[in-house]
Amino acid sequence: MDKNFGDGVYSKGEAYLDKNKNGVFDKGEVFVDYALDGMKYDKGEKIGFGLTRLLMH
Ligand SMILES: [Ca+2]
Ligand SMILES: [Ca+2]
Repeated sequence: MDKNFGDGVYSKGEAYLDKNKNGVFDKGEVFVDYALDGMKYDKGEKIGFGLTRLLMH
């Protein structure tokens, strides 16, 4: 298992393409498998969100 390519399965928080538009990830839908050693992405994502909202005000 290569740490640079995530765990090979969809994990909560990973970006995905909601093909059938049901709001959740389904098997077969395309997703971005974040690297396992990049667990900080959660933090960064929230910070990014905050910054985006801040900029919109
Ligand atoms: Ca994953
Ligand atoms: Ca879906």
